[in-house]
Amino acid sequence: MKIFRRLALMAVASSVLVAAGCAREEKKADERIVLGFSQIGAESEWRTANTESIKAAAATSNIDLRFADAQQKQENQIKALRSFIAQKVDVIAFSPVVATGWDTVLMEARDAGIPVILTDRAVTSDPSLYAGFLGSDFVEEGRKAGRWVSEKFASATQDVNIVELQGTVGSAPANDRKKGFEEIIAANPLLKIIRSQTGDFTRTKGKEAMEAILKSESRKIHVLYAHNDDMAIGAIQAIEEAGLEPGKDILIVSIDAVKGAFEAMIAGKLNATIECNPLLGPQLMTSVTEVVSGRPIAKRIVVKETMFTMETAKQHIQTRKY
Ligand code: GYE
Repeated sequence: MKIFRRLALMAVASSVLVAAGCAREEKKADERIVLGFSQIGAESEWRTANTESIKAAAATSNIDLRFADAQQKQENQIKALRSFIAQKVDVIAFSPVVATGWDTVLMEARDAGIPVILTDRAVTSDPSLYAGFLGSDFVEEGRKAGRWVSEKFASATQDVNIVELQGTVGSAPANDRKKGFEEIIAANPLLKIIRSQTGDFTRTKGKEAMEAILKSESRKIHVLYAHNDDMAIGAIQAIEEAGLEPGKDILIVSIDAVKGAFEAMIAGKLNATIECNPLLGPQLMTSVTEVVSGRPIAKRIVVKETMFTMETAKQHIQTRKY
């Protein structure tokens, strides 16, 4: 491993290392790989499953995981990344809360010769600043939700009023899920997003946002599109408290396909959920091992996903792992 590691470092940043006089200490073959991972937070069921997957996979892969929770704040993530650089970890991985603002810290990691792997969410930085990105195609997820709505209202003759609950402002999944959805519904001019507000991917804020919309909106709402299941579940409460029937008076489609969504579908309150797989741990540990061994990893590894509806929720819930 020592030799491969050396080669990898040389290929990536040897001149910088020499110039900076900070050549990394050699690692003994039997030493565990040290991985610094900066997680976004614990904002949703998806995130909890993602964290558990990463911790479990590290434990079974002989990887010494240093885990930091950023509580949904970019500044906390940047601090965590700098601390991993100072600790001279072997590899850094992180799930970036927002897409922009990472260039400086990524350059710092590069200059220290520490490879960085992105998981779950993308950044707008130059791809040369990271080894690879493992995550879902969020635009496609948005398209799937858009197709579901388009099919449901294919024979509509009047405006179909859609409320959108967006994820964290500036995050890759919020940007892309909006984009993919809008791209599909644009084909039918009757499908209209009449209100769009952020619920920051949490139940509490999803509920608050939906409450405010229901209070101030005089037009009939036909559809709720939530960028994740947790916000949809929060909104379902708000809809019930407003005396309406979620899943009937307002059709609801969201993204993630976590257990809570299956329960809501079985209860008839959520119509469909688009799968977004959080179980990235095993694949991440494989990539970490590859990178440390000096083998290049694919710049983009896309997770394969599907979708589920109320009609088949019961038959699938038993086999779901998150
Ligand atoms: O959909 C949401 C979570 O980045 C894919 O973040 C992830 C999203 C997921 O909080 O529930």
